[in-house]
Amino acid sequence: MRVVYTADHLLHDPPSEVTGGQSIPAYEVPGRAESIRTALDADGGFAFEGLTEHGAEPITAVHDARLLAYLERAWREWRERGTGAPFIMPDAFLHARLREGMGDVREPDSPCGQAGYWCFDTATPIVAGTYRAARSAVDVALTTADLVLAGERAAYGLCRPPGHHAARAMLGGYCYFNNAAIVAQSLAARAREPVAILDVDYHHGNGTQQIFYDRGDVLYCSIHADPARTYPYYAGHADETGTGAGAGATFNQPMPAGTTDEQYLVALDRALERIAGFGGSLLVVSLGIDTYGHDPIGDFALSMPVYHEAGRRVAATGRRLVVLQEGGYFVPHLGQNVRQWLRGAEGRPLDLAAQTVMGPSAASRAGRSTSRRGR
Ligand code: OKP
Ligand code: ZN
Repeated sequence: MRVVYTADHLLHDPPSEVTGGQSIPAYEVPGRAESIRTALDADGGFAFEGLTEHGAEPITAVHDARLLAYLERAWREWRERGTGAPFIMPDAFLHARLREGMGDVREPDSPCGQAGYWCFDTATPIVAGTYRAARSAVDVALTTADLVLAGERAAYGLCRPPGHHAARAMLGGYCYFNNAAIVAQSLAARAREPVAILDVDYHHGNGTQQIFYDRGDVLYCSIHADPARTYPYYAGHADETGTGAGAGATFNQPMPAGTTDEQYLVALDRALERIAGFGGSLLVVSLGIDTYGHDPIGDFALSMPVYHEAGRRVAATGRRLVVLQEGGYFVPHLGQNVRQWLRGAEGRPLDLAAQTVMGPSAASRAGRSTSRRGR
């Protein structure tokens, strides 16, 4: 399978995030993408290529042009006019209820005010290289889509930073531009056919859902942790099914803590059934691996082999696949999990032998979770 990768992601390396009132080391780190690159490279069955630039137009086709303009200038202004803080993070948010009954407010002039105007959480720092990395992640995604439009059955874009939390006019959740939504929009326009999105990240893709919520030509299906207990908290409930022309074109399956391989595959089959009933030949996959049993921020119990089976079932839809990386934070196994998914999608067998490269303790943990499930 062809894989699109750029080293530009290394430019986005924020030291920390604020989660649950605590300042902690960032989870969304460059080592994630390097874990994936290393595992796919060692496999020998993946051909790497660089990105081609696609410009700003595909971005502003789904995002507010002012969000793009903000990200382009934010670091420069923060450095020139800010306090010298090592990254941009809001200290106040433009919450809808703050201005209830008072109409819209204009974008503030101060760097902190702008940060809270454009960002919805405290987990999405902006550093010097963030804009370049985020623009390149979009180009990685669009280059992957180009490969599929040119005839590949499936291609994989190693996007970092991820994208599915970024809404039309908001960044957040480690996401700056919505790579998958930009690709889905571009595919719908270029192929002139409906496009389905399958989001299997542990977190609900609130941004992707919002961007297409009123669209009947883009189906959004997501399997994720119930927002009643998990970030992003305010979207992803089963009764969110779309509006207007998009009524029925959003399909959410919130899942309980401890979700097993078996429960997960039942939900996956439901999503694939929905996709089979929707027109078009293209499927964009938001591939998050934070559903893994060892993930530090997820609470599902998935094992490594189930990613292979998931990839196999998704490919069995017969659709052309544009697979884009989202989350996944257990770095030691991240690359192997992605590799198994992609091998499954290509019809190549599960290969757990390569786990030995991760060291004996990691391999035995993976082996235990495998045998526990009787595979
Ligand atoms: C990005 B992606 C949990 C806080 C969560 C942000 C998570 C963003 C996940 N206590 N903070 O969907 O993997
Ligand atoms: Zn996630």
